[in-house]
Amino acid sequence: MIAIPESELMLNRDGSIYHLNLLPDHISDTIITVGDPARVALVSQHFDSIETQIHKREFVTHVGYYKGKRLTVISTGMGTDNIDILLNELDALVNIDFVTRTLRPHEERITLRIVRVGTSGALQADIPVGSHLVTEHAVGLDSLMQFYPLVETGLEVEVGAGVQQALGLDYRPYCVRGSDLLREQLGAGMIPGNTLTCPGFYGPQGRVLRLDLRQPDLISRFQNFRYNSAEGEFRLTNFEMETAGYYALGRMLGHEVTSLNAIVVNRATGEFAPDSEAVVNDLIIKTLDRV
Ligand code: R1P
Repeated sequence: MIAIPESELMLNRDGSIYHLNLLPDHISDTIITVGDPARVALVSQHFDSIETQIHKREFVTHVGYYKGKRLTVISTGMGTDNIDILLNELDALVNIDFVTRTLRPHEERITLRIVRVGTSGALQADIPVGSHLVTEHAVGLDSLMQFYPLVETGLEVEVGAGVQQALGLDYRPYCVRGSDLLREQLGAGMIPGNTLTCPGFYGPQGRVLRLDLRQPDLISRFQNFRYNSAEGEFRLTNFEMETAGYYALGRMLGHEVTSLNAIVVNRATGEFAPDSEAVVNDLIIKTLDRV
């Protein structure tokens, strides 16, 4: 097998992976990810013990034990471009031999369990601020999948094409269903939803401060999108900035991924949760107890 060149698998002098700054031994198979670096300590404060704390750029990592289970919590910053780095480097840590720089054989490969614990805005009036939502399908408006051969199901292709038409886009957004296993394990009692991943917070989520939008009715186009299939009616329930990237890369690399969303704002009713921190903290505790 040909070794992966130093320019592709970039390692630091101590042998750690370039951006995450981690060595293969550092991480556990179950990983909780958060956008905000300050949220890492909000998760690890519940650990019985912390064995490793490492950071580089927006990637802050704490590894420790929660009720006897070894867990890793990592911050990612915002956007699917960071998720490209996160998923590729996490996968490399477990599935590439850093000494020989070769992919481990199939029977030795590890399936990571990756759980995003993030904030999100509701698109529909019936999804209250303060609720927790688990993402079934994610639809990516970002360009990450222009660069990977993601294989989508017939339904996913049709949903993506429908969103393209509804928004009048020049490209077809990608659509990916996350891990059913993890969603069932972690999302019990949460609102099941379909999450739109946007490549920005203001214009791409229909917010106007000073700049006008190319499509002034963008939010209602998101809200009114429907796709009917044998599985029932598909609508977009909420939006954020990472989930579709996680689901697509997770599928291609063979990892189980789910996205749990603390709904802190509702764009249909105009509400912003006064206690958004409590909504996030409750989601953290729920996640730790179920993971
Ligand atoms: C925007 O405020 C950020 O919050 C959401 C979005 O996806 C974006 O990253 O998630 P996090 O709270 O996990 O960062």
